[in-house]
Amino acid sequence: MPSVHHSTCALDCPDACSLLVTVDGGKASVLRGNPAHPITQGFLCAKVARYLEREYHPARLTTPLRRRGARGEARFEPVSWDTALDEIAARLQRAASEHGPESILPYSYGGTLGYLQGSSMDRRFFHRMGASRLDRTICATAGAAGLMEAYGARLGTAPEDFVHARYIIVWGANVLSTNVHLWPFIVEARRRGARLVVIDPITTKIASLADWHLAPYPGSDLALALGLMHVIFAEGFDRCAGDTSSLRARAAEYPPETAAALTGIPAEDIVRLAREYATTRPAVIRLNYGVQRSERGGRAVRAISLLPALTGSLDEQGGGFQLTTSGAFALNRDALERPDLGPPARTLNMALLGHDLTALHDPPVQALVVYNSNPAAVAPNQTLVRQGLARPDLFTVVLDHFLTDTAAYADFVLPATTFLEHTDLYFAYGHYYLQLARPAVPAPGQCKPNAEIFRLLAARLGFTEPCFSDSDDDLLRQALDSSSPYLRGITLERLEREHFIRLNVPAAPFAGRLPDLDGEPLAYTPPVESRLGAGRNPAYPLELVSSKSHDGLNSSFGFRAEVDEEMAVLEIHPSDAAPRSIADGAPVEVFNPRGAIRLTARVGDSVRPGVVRAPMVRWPSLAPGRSNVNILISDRLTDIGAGPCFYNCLVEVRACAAS
Ligand SMILES: Nc1nc2c(c(=O)[nH]1)N[C@H]1C(S)=C(S)[C@@H](COP(=O)(O)OP(=O)(O)OC[C@H]3O[C@@H](n4cnc5c(=O)[nH]c(N)nc54)[C@H](O)[C@@H]3O)O[C@H]1N2
Ligand SMILES: Nc1nc2c(c(=O)[nH]1)N[C@H]1C(S)=C(S)[C@@H](COP(=O)(O)OP(=O)(O)OC[C@H]3O[C@@H](n4cnc5c(=O)[nH]c(N)nc54)[C@H](O)[C@@H]3O)O[C@H]1N2
Ligand code: SF4
Ligand SMILES: [Mo]
Repeated sequence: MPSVHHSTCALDCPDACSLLVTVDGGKASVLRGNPAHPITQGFLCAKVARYLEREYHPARLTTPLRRRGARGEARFEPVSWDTALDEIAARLQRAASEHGPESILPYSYGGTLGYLQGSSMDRRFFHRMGASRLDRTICATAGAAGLMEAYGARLGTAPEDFVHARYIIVWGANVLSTNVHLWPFIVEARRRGARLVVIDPITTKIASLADWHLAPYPGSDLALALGLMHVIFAEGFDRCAGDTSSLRARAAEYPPETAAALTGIPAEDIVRLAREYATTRPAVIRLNYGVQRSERGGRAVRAISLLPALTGSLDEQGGGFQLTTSGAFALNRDALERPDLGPPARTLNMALLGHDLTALHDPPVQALVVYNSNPAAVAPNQTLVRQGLARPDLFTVVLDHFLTDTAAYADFVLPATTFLEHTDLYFAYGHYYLQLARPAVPAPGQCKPNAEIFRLLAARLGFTEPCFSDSDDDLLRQALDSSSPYLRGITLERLEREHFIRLNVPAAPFAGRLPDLDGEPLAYTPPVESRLGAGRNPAYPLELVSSKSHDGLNSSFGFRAEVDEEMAVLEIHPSDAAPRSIADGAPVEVFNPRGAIRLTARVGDSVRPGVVRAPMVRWPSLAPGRSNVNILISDRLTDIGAGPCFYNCLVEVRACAAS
């Protein structure tokens, strides 16, 4: 008899869907969106609707592997867990005794958004070792820093409240690909009369369905926000209770004509947008992370987040903005991660992995443990990252489901369980439901959960603190033991029964709050690698945006032929294609001084002239030249938050022979 199990999608996505898994004879046969979940509403995205193909893929890792070939060659032999763990423990110990524990670097990111498999035993283990700490900047820290500067908290308008909006600005958010469960709320708001405006250099699916699409130059949003503020102040729409004089002075430097020159958006459109936004209320802004992957991205988020405070929309249900909701999940991270277990240690920036692996001496990184991430595919400055991973004296361990490009460099590869196979507790960054999921199916072969792997390693290293024997449920209870009012009344027992529980976050979570209105830090200069920037070079005139693909999720589905095909494309405007003799469907080379990749041209008006787009990120091992778009991306950092500037990248494109 088939049974139905509750689960949660663990992928790095704002929606954190509630799933129903039909299991028949120990095997999952159907995966559906839970109709009872107010955000999931019974449907899944195209990627995860087909997740069972990934779950049962023949290339899934099912046994520990030890490297036999050269680094990067991906030749391995199966070994037992005992052999793998003994040797890993010995090698970590050796690195610590020869070079100091800071020569060990954990590297993890968003493979799963679960607390247990993402930030529990692993953190305890590395803290206890005294390993270098990792600043997890690769996605969201610039925007988070912008919000912290403005409001001191990472909260936002709940998706449910979008139905109350009368004006919706989707600003650097690819909603129909990356946040599809917000769409029904936008549809309902429009049914009730709301207007939808999209601000994105690319004509995304949602941009093509909007009432109005504005396409700024990549990285110019801060100038646009200042232009809007200029009109809001000049035309008397400012309703803010605080002292706005500093902001007013800054905005005065960006009249619509100036903002137009900096953003490529006509001055009359800036004026119209400001008027409509300020006078149609409630007005909500859905920012996702597109704006902040840019050199001025942190401050751009800060400025955009101030707009509703100026107009008064911040205080209204259905007003305000949402970049993220994650700050409300105030679980007891210290209890879970135990930063107190070890000595203070240096912190290395994950966005600078190439540098971290090749340029540090005091001590050098001698051992790298990668889990929930695939830096050989996703990190900027791919050439340097590869150089680092290829170092003969670097000992590398990778925990994953597949033999990724990163795993190909490892000394040991350990097979990990998926979210259908282990217990975890999930936050969300696009809604306010906390969710618990238990295993729905058995793990194949010898796969183990990350938390269990680090428990076993801790035992091998002789860490006798009782916290290394904590069970999964012990960990969950410790995490839930929080004094935050948002979590009041939420227990493991309730989660077990209800599967998802809404945090106690009020509508309009920033209502009544006065943000930091200092205009001083908001001066705009164009990103170095942009058409107006100091690094512009006639040899590389095109601005490349490598934003999220529709059917992939970062590199996690890169092995799928259809996904690779989607990401093998370069979108280019006819006016840029024609002078380069590039025809639709023709092979092209995209290059800059950092490297070159080959893609297939898609000529059309999905991009504006001077901008090209390549959806991120292919598996390098499947691409011609064995590199993906990140070979073109610099490791320059954002203004605040020390994040990567993935979406500021100058390139040239030429037609080339078919590969
Ligand atoms: N299908 C799919 N879903 C995903 C992912 C995926 O890979 N595929 N990845 C997940 C992850 S890790 C994340 S962080 C989220 C991200 O979700 P989003 O932030 O929505 O995705 P991005 O593609 O990073 O950027 C959003 C939009 O910003 C635009 N953009 C780029 N530069 C600029 C700019 O300078 N100004 C403005 N206004 N817009 C700009 C891009 O063209 C893009 O359409 O999505 C998650 N969901
Ligand atoms: N050019 C360009 N580069 C980008 C971006 C961009 O927009 N453009 N976006 C950036 C952003 S926003 C992000 S978040 C990063 C994403 O970077 P990553 O977080 O590295 O994302 P993925 O590439 O999906 O890799 C996640 C890996 O974790 C594995 N995994 C999943 N679950 C588990 C588990 O339970 N245990 C273990 N051990 N492994 C697991 C998956 O199989 C996969 O190989 O990429 C960044 N890189
Ligand atoms: S929309 Fe996001 S959370 Fe929902 S199933 Fe797809 S990837 Fe998972
Ligand atoms: Mo991300």
